[in-house]
Amino acid sequence: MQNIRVEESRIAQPIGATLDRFIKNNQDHFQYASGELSQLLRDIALASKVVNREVNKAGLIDIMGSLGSQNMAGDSQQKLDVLANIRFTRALMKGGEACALISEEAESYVDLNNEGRYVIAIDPLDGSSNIDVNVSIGTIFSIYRRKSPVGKPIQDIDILQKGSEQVAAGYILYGSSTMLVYTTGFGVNGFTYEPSLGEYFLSHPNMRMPEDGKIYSINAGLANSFSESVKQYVQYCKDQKYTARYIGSLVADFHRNLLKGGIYIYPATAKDPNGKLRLMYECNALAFIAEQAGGKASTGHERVLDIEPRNLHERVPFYVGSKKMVEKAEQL
Ligand code: FBP
Repeated sequence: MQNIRVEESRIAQPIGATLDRFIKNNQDHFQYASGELSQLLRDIALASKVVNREVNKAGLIDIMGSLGSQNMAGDSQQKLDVLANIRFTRALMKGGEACALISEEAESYVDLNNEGRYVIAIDPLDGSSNIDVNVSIGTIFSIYRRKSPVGKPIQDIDILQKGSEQVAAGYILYGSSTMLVYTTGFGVNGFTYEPSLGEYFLSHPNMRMPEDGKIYSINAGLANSFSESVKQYVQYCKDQKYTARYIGSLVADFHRNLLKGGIYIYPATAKDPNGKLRLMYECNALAFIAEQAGGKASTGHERVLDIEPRNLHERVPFYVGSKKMVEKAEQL
């Protein structure tokens, strides 16, 4: 029997570390390392596995379509929106590490009534208008440390924190494969979900966003209501023979640009003078990841992570992607 050096054997393709092991191995990076943030990331990962299962069989069970209700932004709530919100809220409640939850699906924050030290902002299912047409969708999350003493009532200082105060952020992409990508301020790592093992495995270590790119993502259908500077930038992209790619699902468009280089823009428009996307649970997390991967995130005028939030559901214009491309868009 030929001795095979197990660790070098190519017969059994080596797979990456599990998310659990990676979190454990990298826990000491984190200044408040006491296992709570690690447990919180695990709770979010667990809920995402349940949501992934529901999303994957959406066509087979009565979970497609609208619930007939609207969220506080007036968007029609998809059944899966509400389901995902329930799954993440339950997982965070049971986990006990989060004391408050800000969600796109809830008007005010949810007080989770526990001794948790963290505040979560989440878009449980982003791009939900794509669910029924089987296009990739995502979950976006931001994690902050509470500022008021544990055990005391939650205060605005706990809830309305700048993006630069995030201690962790990430997204789950429910696409051709399901991936969880996150940062705790020490680089960005991506994990691919292996459903038959029920585990996330490290597949994209230390992700870096190319400094420049040739892909631009913007809803050209809104061009008539773009400002002159946005029209100029779109024309510049065309003159440069860049490729236009717009899935209309933020997490999917962001993820592609993170891997290949590119820029995603949801600008201010006549209809949405502050843009469409929400600062607290869509933009801050992706801005943190973009910066940690060497990219940039701006409103066109200021760094997204420096914005002092005024309310839970405020919208901001969003320019995110390769550093040189965002800088060019800002210049114009
Ligand atoms: P939801 O959070 O309500 O899904 O809205 C966000 C979003 O769907 C993003 O995922 C996407 O990039 C954008 O809105 C698409 O908006 P539009 O259809 O106006 O281009």
